[in-house]
Amino acid sequence: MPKKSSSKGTRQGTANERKSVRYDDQNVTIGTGGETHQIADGERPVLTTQQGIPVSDDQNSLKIGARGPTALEDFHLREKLFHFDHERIPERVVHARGFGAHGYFENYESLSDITKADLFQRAGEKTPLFVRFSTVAGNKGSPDLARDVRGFAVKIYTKEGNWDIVGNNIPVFFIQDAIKFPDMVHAAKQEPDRGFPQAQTAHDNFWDFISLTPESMHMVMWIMSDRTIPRSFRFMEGFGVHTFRFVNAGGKSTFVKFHWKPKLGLQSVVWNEAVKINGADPDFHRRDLWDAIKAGDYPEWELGLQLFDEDFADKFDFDVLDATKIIPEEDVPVRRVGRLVLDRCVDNFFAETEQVAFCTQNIVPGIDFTNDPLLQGRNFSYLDTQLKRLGSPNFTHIPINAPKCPFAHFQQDGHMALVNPKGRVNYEPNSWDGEGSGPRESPEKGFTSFPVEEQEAKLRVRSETFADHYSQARQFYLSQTDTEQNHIANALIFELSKVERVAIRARMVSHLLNIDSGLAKQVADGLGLKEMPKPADAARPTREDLKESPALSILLNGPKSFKGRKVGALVTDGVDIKILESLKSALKSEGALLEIVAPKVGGVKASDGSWIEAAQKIDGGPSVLYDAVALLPSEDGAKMLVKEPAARDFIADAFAHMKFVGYTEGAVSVMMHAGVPETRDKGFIAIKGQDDCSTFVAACRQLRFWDRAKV
Ligand code: HDE
Repeated sequence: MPKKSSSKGTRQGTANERKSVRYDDQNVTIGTGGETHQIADGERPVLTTQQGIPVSDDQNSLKIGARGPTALEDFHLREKLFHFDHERIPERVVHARGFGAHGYFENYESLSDITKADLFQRAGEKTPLFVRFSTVAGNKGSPDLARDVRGFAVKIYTKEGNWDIVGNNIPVFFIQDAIKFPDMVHAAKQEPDRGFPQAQTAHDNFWDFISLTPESMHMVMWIMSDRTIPRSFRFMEGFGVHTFRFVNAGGKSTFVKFHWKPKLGLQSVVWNEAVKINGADPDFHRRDLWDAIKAGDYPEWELGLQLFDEDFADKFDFDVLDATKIIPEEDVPVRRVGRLVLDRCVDNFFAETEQVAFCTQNIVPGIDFTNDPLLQGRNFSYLDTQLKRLGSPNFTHIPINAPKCPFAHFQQDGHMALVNPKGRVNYEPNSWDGEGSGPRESPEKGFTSFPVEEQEAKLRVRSETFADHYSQARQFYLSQTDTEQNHIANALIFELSKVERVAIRARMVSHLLNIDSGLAKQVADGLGLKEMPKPADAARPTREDLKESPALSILLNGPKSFKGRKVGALVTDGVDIKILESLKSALKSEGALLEIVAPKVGGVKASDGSWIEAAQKIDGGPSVLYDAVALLPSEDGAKMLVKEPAARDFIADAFAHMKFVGYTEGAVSVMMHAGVPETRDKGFIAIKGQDDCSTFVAACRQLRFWDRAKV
């Protein structure tokens, strides 16, 4: 029998935790306090609608009788759903997945001899900035450890306006001309009919496009290297990619390439680890940055400049306007002129990280563009995409995008105009006097373009000076250590093995033949190609005389200490407290962290009866999340771990990923069950007493025991 509708009912599900938001002129203030602050009932603000109307019940909608229809009149319900339905804005077409933080740039020295840019004038001056790191191909919810280029976009709020260096963690790009960008991105992202694969270039469309685009070959070497699987945003380089100009007060121009050099050295993970991290912690990179900043361990990069003049540009083997080329650091050294420090997490992800709008056009007096055809296309594209994404030309009114210096103009109105001029005048020139008459242009202070002389025929062509596609690809490959060269070959084999059409695989190998025949052979073998293809037709033969550039290797530029890294300690009841304490203090003096992994997250009882809390239960804290591991179970605890698959995987993975392993005697039986050979290599460090902890931490500075892979 259906129940009869009645007006009887109770006010169910009323929450006693209430928070509210107050609009104070243009500043939004969150009304109630944090998690630990106790608020007396009388003090707690009343929940309201967006119009400020107090809400009596936020748990139940307005109904005709307790079981009857919902009334359309329920303006609170309708407003709440309306707002929720509009919470999303279009995600970025590329670089959708990102993570940002605030910080500052500090100048080491005055650069007034080379640029009049205000932020570079005074040694020691700090300028606020915001950085957003990102992956390129994946959607907003894709995992952090996708094999992909990382965006490294910096917005510097200078006293003469916002300067954006919208760079990547790789100094070259796939294409030379902006007109190819939509094709390149279409090919890299999900295939349009099926909507997959997500955040992966390991599919036919990508490699089809690439294998038909020889100019991408240098970039292919970089993306197949470990640069695309960084261990942390903190341990990767950044690059402005294009050649820009500095202009000094005397009007003299110097070409410049921008570099960001991480203070903690370079570090990447291995591919098998990346695949597993994506499952264990898809937010690995964002969590890492968030945790480091919250712990006061502020990541730093140094700004490096490669400075050169027209003479060098004319003599250089390649075109400085070609974004598929680098200038080796050995040819033009990188001059370190300041540091970027990230010292504050965002308060709100959407307001800051999602709404930040970078634009290569945002440039300040003293800095200028060059004719790099990729840069020229970008200068148009970014403003256009912001309008689509943020929905109004007033996106500069959003605090994260607004300049922090005074600004004044006559642009007005439009959607969501938050900063509105007062007074009668909204044009210039005007003949009004005094306050309401508005700003005026300033030939002295205003931005002026460097007066390059241009006079040539209008043509749809690519410069002949852009035609060498293989020489620097070869130089990059040969500059890598053996281990890194192997990783490049394995990455190519992995990606091309996911490509269904054999012709595409073969076409890629035909390009590799122009880079290095050994690499081509290794990849062809790995793919099981029946026949070696002919080398691809090359517009220019590959040069074999380019010197190796050690600056291009990650392993040759690793950290000198274990600072900023993390050890996962697998413990059980009965863990030797003295060893645990010494390991903790050895890591602390190194500037590294220890995280306890235990059978239960509640923790374990140590040898002295004290209670040790765990950060992770074993299956939630696999060894892929750590830079090195310490196996510290008691003899009894080890008997239990032997039966635990997650514990065996913890050890087997650390072994397979060439990590340093510190172990106490109790761990030996579990290691054997995890497949670690009885004769252990030098990456295994026995911890018998407290002193061995420092030996273990010292070994960890090498990050990986690569020799294990050679066995
Ligand atoms: Fe971008 N790129 N890009 N790009 N790019 C965007 O702007 C574009 C290129 C880079 O964290 C978009 O706001 C074109 C090179 C970063 O918000 C879009 C071309 C480099 C970010 C766009 C390029 C980059 C973007 C998408 C070829 C390295 C993320 C959303 C001419 C130097 C910024 C957005 C952030 C984002 C266009 C090539 C770096 C569509 C047309 C080369 C780090 O405007």
